Amino acid sequence: MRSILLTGALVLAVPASANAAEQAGFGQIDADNDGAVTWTEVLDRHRTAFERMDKNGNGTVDQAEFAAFPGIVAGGRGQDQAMRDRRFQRFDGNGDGRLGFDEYSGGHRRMFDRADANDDGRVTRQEFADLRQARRQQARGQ
Ligand SMILES: [Ca+2]
Ligand SMILES: [Ca+2]
Ligand SMILES: [Ca+2]
Repeated sequence: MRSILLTGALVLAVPASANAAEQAGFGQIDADNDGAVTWTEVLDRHRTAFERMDKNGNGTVDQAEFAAFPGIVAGGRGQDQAMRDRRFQRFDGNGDGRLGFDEYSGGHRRMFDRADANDDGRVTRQEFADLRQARRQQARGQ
């Protein structure tokens, strides 16, 4: 894991891997450090991630580009290829095998809304932790 993180950091000059996201986690997304993230903060990050994933710069992310980037995208470490594929398919609303930024950000918007348990447009550290916890339980339960 560490080596992936370091490699990513060298290539991108910014820590951008899933591991970095996990480790720095919430604090890194919370740009103004007020203990909650807004969709605007998240969207900013997703745009950066999307542009990085789009290796050939054609404005869409295909499955190979997606799979090559176990980043913030995946929302978690330890995901295998099958899980990433499923996630890709969930994002790919029109099923053309490519993600436009609208599809990509739309998918994350749904996750954001799910995380925002009290619907105030902000995901707090606690809400974020609760969601992760729920996901872990879900993963175990299946
Ligand atoms: Ca591309
Ligand atoms: Ca698509
Ligand atoms: Ca909230």
